[in-house]
Amino acid sequence: MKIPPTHPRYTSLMTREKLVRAWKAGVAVPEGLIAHGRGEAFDYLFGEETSAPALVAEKAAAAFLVRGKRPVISVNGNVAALAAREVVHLAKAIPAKIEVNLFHRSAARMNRIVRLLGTAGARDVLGPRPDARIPGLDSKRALAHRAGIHGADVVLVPLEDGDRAEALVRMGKVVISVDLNPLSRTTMMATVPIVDELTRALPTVEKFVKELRGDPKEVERISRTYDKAGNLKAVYSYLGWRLKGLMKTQQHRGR
Ligand code: PTJ
Repeated sequence: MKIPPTHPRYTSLMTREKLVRAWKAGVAVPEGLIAHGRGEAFDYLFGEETSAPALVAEKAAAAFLVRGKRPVISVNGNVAALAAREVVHLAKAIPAKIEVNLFHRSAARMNRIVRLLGTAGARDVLGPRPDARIPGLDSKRALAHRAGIHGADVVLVPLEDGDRAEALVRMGKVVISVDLNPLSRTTMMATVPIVDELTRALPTVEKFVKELRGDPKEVERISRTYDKAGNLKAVYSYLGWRLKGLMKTQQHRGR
């Protein structure tokens, strides 16, 4: 479908088209389209902008990634479809390994996603030949690489499901999530939940990584003082403020 660039929702419609094409190409799953719709709904409430509390979480995430000894970025179908380049740039900046981990896993889909990441510039992407399992998970999400997610100390998991986020935390890892749903189990379970849109969040984390790489004192300070509960409280309070503002606008219009 050709979307006119003058359409007021052009960017959002183009993103949807990207995902639909990725579904047709066997990269994203239909469930991924549903997940995207949920994300979009939350992004409306956030005004489709990165909130101040999300920025704080993104800086903390960068500090934990820079500090990590074995950081890994986990990629699924939606992430590959929407942000392959952003993932590769961030992985190079940290530097971190990339591992494809799929809920709806098949060998063909795994290979397509690895190829797509390769086209975006990634080398040595893990995922196709797992040699370990994440304890406590029955789904194919449990399959992992010892040299990747299984052995990682810090894992960035964009658009994750809550079960795996919880299982990774149980393994003692620092889990950084990117999920627009401020109430999801993933957001609740992660060590550093980023409540922001994927394609805004990843380049912002990359920018902070580049800032913090040469400043170990600041990295230590941020990772020591980051307060997850306080940050999530600020996210909810930001949402409340946005909704109150919208109510006021409507009251004025009603007069
Ligand atoms: O590729 P697979 O087989 O691994 O499957 C991937 C999906 C996304 C289908 C799978 O991980 C899944 O079912 O995820 P959930 O449990 O639906 O969670 C996805 C979360 O991501 C939801 O809470 C959405 O609000 C959120 N989300 C969706 N799109 C975005 C987003 N968050 C940030 N940015 C987005 N673009």
